[in-house]
Amino acid sequence: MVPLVALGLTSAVWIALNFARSLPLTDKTSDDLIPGSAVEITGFRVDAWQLPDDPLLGFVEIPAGPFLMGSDSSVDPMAFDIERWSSAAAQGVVELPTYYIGRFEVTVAQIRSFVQTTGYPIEAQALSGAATHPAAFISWPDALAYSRWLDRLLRTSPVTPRALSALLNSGSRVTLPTEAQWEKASRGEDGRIYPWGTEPRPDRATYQTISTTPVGSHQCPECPFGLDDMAGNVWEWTISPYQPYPFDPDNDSAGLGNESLWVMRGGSFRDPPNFIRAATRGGGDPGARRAFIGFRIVISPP
Ligand SMILES: [Ca+2]
Repeated sequence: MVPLVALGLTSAVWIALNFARSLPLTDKTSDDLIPGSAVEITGFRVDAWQLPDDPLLGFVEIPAGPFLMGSDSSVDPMAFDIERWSSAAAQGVVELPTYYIGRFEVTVAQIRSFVQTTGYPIEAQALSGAATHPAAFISWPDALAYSRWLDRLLRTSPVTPRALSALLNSGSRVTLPTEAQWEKASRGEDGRIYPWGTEPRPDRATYQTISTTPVGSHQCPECPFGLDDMAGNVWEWTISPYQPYPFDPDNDSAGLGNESLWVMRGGSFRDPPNFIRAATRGGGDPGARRAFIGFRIVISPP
């Protein structure tokens, strides 16, 4: 069973339209373009494109090492078939080098800052939410355009923390997480079902409800890396196309075509507990813009 494949639109047309529209319009730089894009928000830096007011601007280090990926339906009865690692093994060990991932989903305020600066032609609904909520109505090309913009900014801006500059100068880049990076950041190394353990917990995530909540709404001391909303709030785009396992980082574009879907992870505010599991794989048409789809970003090594 494949969750969310029903999102599909006429993908060939969508891909063509969205890449054509994704070119920045650099003549639109008025502060009035996006009302409220430069407001002060507690916990975020208005001088740093509304990124979190952390030493690494919201990026959290995920140390190098192996983790257990995929689902064993004999251990997790909610597991979908598409999460099985292979015909021979339910789960597989994946080794990843050190990377950094956003503590929060990308917010509406951050998308407003991006659009204000670049004039990027985004759907109006993506700008209409509350500033500290996760950005939604974001297509896969929108998410990639944001990450590429931020990559360029962080490489050249004087406000970039020295540690981030060092990473970027050594070949790392701001992008969307791979499926494996996302899953390790969510469940840690030990194959747990949810970021906090084995049972769904309404005090740890926003799910099975009617709307998103502000990023950072949930304390999760049990979560392996202190990340917020890895379960629920909005689904998060990855840079991985939707393909059968095993996950192969060196062959991530094999079989891509106009009908391809991209993997989304984590479930959303409106989903039941089985969709917010750390191993759940959603497949989304890259042009889909929905109230329940957003993203978070990583700094990925070369
Ligand atoms: Ca999420």
